[in-house]
Amino acid sequence: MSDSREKEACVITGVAGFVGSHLAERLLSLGCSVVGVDNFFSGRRENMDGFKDNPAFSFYERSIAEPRLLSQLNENHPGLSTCFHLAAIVSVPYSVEHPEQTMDLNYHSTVSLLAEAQELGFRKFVFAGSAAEYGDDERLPLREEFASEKTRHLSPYGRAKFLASQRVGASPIGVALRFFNIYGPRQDPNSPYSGVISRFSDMVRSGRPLTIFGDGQQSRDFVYVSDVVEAYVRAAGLDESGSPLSCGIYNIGSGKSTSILDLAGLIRDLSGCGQPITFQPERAGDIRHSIADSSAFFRAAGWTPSVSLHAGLKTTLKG
Ligand code: UD2
Repeated sequence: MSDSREKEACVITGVAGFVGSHLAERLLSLGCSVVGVDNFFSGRRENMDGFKDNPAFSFYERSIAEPRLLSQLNENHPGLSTCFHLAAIVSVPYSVEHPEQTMDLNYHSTVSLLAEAQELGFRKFVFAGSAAEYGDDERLPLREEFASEKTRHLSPYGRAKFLASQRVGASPIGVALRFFNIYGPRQDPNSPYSGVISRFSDMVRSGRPLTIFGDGQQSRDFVYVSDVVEAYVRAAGLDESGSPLSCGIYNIGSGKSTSILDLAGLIRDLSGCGQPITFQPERAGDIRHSIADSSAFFRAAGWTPSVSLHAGLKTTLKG
């Protein structure tokens, strides 16, 4: 590993979240130091169990809405150089009920953090965007330029993520990664809007029927959490090549489409469970199909997903 990576000092907002905690583990294993921030709005303390005692890790129970947050962290940890900004309101239905709070946190706080990072001389600011930025666009696979001012966003979550990605992608230090459906161990299954794979895994474990909303022919692009973490590492130029990535906005998905019915079948086969599949009414506001064209990130960073759905599901089901 190069010296520069050993010395890289990173901030992760949302470090106690599903993806944030996986990212922290990986950065620490690369020899980076990590300053993690979370206010446990949706993150969970136990997600940090694997690394909370690592001497290269420091944790702050703080909100990203606090003014001058990065400056204060930088006073305690001089030399911070990369910010991975994952903290956000992550629930789409919550965002519909709380549009102003969502705009404040997911957009305005992102813009403030980005400005502060630039002021402090950070090298990179990597932002967690979302497939929700494409609204109900039916031109598939989805390409980065399809999301625009004309997009009909289906939620304040999608709108705020879109506006924030635009600002981040236009900054000289910014990279916005638009993630499709991320899954893997530690994803919280406990709400009706939790990721479908975390819910199906939980249903299998507790012996309940797998519940499909609608006819199950709707499809998604599922990307495994370690591939997502690799995308973050490359976006920050912390991979083997260490080559700096152009700023901008990039899709991160597997490029493969899986129907929810096929997914349920695959999970049943892999787990060997005999649970029935039941059908419930379609979920309001659901999009029908979603699939990413991630070729721009492949060209820019050499990233391709390496974990098949089959392999990723096996690990997730064990978790
Ligand atoms: C994903 C994101 C969401 C937002 C959105 C933008 C996740 C967890 N959520 O929502 O944050 O970015 O994309 O488009 O990544 N389903 C079932 N049974 C269940 C649960 C879900 O049939 O028990 C269906 C659900 O109706 C949907 C599909 O599975 O058609 C995927 O649902 P999801 O909540 O995992 O993800 P999605 O794409 O709605």
